[in-house]
Amino acid sequence: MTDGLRTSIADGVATLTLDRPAALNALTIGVKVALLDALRQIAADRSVRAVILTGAGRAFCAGQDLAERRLPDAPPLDEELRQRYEPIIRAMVELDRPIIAAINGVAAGAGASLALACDLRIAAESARFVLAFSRIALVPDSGATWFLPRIVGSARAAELALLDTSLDAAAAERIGLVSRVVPDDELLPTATAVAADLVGRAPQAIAAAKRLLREAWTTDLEGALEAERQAQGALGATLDHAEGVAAFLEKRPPRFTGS
Ligand code: T3D
Repeated sequence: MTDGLRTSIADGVATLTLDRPAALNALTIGVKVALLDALRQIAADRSVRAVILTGAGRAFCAGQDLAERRLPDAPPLDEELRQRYEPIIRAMVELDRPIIAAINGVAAGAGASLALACDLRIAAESARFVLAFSRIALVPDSGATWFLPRIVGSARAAELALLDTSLDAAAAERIGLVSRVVPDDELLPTATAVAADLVGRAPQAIAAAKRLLREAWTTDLEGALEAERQAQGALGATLDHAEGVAAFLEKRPPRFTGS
């Protein structure tokens, strides 16, 4: 436990729990520092094959802690974004293992941005999304203007960003903002099962798929075909590929080693 963030690692899965429930897990400088530090430690720990990001209590994350923002020594917003929010978003996207957002309650402001930066989003029935930026006269940040139209399309993104529409979990699933909605008490078991599934897969292939899916957002078809070909060339030479093919032909589960 470090300053509003709990980290646990078990069976190849790191679970990061934002843990300031009284403030709906709003992000203080301490939480942001701890989150970036945890992501960097995970990046260096090859035993971790999947990450779950979730929140304690009734919220996923209410974004920037607005009480801290009013302190006299609060840094200017652009400086805070540069120093603390953007490195977190980059660390999430660049991590060569998948991150699952287990969205247990409201995700607002930069809390929604954190969910958007994850590779998979699973919501509890009581989850909801609200960008909340425009009601405090700000623009969506921490990557939200980049992720949102790519995930839900520009029309939905404009509704969410300009009108600050609040989405419940069912609506979020309808527009593709989350891929599954489960009863509240099944959220962590479901996220853990999805993470365990990922842990059993070939890590190099999962890392390459994560990277290619992200790169596809900024490349053309020729670029995507080329990137796929290069990745496939490298993956085709791995022992894990040989093991996957052998396991299929021998009608047994594969045992991937990451080599
Ligand atoms: O550095 C920078 O500022 C740049 C980066 C900016 C990134 C951002 O994230 S800007 C957006 C910041 N977030 C918000 O504006 C959201 C503020 N919160 C809300 O709009 C609502 O709380 C929610 C829609 C998230 C949930 O509403 P509700 O009715 O379920 O809960 P509530 O009663 O409003 O909140 C419960 C408690 O959490 C309450 O404290 P209290 O009265 O019980 O002592 C409330 O003050 C606290 N809380 C909620 N959000 C924040 C917060 N405290 C500090 N900061 C918050 N963001």
